[in-house]
Amino acid sequence: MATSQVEGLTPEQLAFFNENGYLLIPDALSQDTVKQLLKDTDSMLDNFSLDDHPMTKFSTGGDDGKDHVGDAYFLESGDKVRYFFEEDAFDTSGKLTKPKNRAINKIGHYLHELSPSFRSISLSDRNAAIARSLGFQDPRVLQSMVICKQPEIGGAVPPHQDSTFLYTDPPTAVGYWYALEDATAENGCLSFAAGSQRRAPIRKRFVRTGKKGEEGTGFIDNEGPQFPQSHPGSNGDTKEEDEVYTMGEVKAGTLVLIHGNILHKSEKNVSGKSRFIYTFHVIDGAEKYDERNWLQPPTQGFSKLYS
Ligand SMILES: O=C(O)CCC(=O)C(=O)O
Repeated sequence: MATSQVEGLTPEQLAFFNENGYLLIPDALSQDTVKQLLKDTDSMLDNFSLDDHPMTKFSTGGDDGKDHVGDAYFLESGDKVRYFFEEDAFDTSGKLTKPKNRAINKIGHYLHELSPSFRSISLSDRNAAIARSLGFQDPRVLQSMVICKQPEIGGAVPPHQDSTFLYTDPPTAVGYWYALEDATAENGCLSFAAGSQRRAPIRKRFVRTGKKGEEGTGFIDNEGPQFPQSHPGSNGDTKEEDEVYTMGEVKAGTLVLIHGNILHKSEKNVSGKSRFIYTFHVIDGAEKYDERNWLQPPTQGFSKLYS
């Protein structure tokens, strides 16, 4: 993919990202592109079948993450398009309380290859140029999702660091997060502990557990490097609960870049408005991808952002 003529980040944008651990880039997608992506999302939500669906919910497992989603439907989703329900989309007897297109929390994790419209906005020259600016040697897109945060029942995402889930040695993950609808405090926009990527180590790792046929997921202590080589942390003594979060309200079409060490979160959506977004994550293929990670590469390897 030729990328030389496409601009990456400006020096000011890069300085902001390095200082704060996130960056908002308004109008990264045209409103026509946003409309097309929403149309394709609606079509996926209308057309997936409930007949053979295990009704897997997307659960982050509460404060300790003990019951994080981890069934076979989830673990085998790395090269498929699968549908995970909002936790609050069911009544106490387990019956759906919403139509299926208003009950899905997220669609994942291979839209960047299997959906032509999401592929073209993911594996683009512009995103390759951004990855170059961020210092990637061999950027690989390894997972993608539409997160719906449905009206009234949209699940909260507790504070976390993406490199916990997508660990390389040393950490290299960066999230590309596109608003497909306006994201506001009301419908559960992201918020960021600005600068925490410089002080918050990757202490835990989210891995596959159990033997064949009984696989699940869990958290283990990270015994490898806790900060990226290019971005060494100051110390590991800071307390995550003392972090102060800045709201990231954005308009549809905005791209948000998220450092793999930054603590970030989003609140529950109890408003009447959905908050659809598309996100994919990139790791550096030049570093060791850990074989215990929940997500393992498809036979052809993770998708190259540039060659
Ligand atoms: O969109 C959200 O609410 C959370 C997304 C997120 O935290 C992530 O992709 O790392």
